[in-house]
Amino acid sequence: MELSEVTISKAIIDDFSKTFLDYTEIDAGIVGAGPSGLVCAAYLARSGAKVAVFERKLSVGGGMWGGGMMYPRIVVQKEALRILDDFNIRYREYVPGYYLANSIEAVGKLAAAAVDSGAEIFNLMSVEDVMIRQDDTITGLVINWTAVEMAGLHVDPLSISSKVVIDATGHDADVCRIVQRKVSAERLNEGRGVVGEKSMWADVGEKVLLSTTKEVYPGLIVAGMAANAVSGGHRMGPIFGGMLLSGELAAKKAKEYLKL
Ligand code: 48F
Repeated sequence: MELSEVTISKAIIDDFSKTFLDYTEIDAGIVGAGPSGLVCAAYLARSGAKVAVFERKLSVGGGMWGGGMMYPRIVVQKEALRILDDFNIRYREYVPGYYLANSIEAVGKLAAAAVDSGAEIFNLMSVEDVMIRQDDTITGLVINWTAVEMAGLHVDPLSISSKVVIDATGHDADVCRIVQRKVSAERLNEGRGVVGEKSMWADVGEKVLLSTTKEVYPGLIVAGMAANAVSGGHRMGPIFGGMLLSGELAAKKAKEYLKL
């Protein structure tokens, strides 16, 4: 059989256009495909929610790929090992209480878990705004191709309706900053707005992450490093147990919000 370039092109355009169209109305829109976003996507999709992850970059995985200073290893604490087990990510005990995993294996398996659970990942798309309706609830995301953003092209975005939004954008807490800019700091994070992350302190940063992972505006849940950035928690470097647990907790809170 002679391969037809046009058939290859049709297959790609046809399938992606249909999927994209289908995902213009979703239950949960997760912004950022770092570790917290991928874990959140996997658990939320497992519970039957229609989940889309919008990722600005070509690759998923956020800051996990690079491990610590480009040494592709991550450290995970005991409390989060059950999540590594759940996604079949291998690890070994380094010294008591510190477990080592390969960051490349971890990203690959988290991404596979999210997709296998039924979440749809849209890479190369940036969230540049949100939709907020009468009762001040977030009702959707405004997206554009990252290439448009990078080239500074004057191209209008498209909008996605989403019953709940999860900001998993990492250190920038992009979605929360958008809400702060477009609404006001007083309405966000119990009147505190985006406080900004504190300097490196792994122990405290990791521990506080489960209290900073929460709904910070009606319809907006914050997860991962973005959660600490919003509430003034410490950064923690290449220890990832908190990111995984935060993603899991964000999924639980989103499920409650969606009444699933
Ligand atoms: O930064 P990132 O990995 O976030 P995370 O899940 O994990 C943080 C850790 O990697 C590390 C750490 C652990 O100690 O501190 O930093 O909290 O992933 C965030 C993803 O969001 C994407 C970004 O490209 C990255 O892949 N992102 C950021 N802003 C946007 C976005 C946006 N406006 N639209 C779409 N994607």
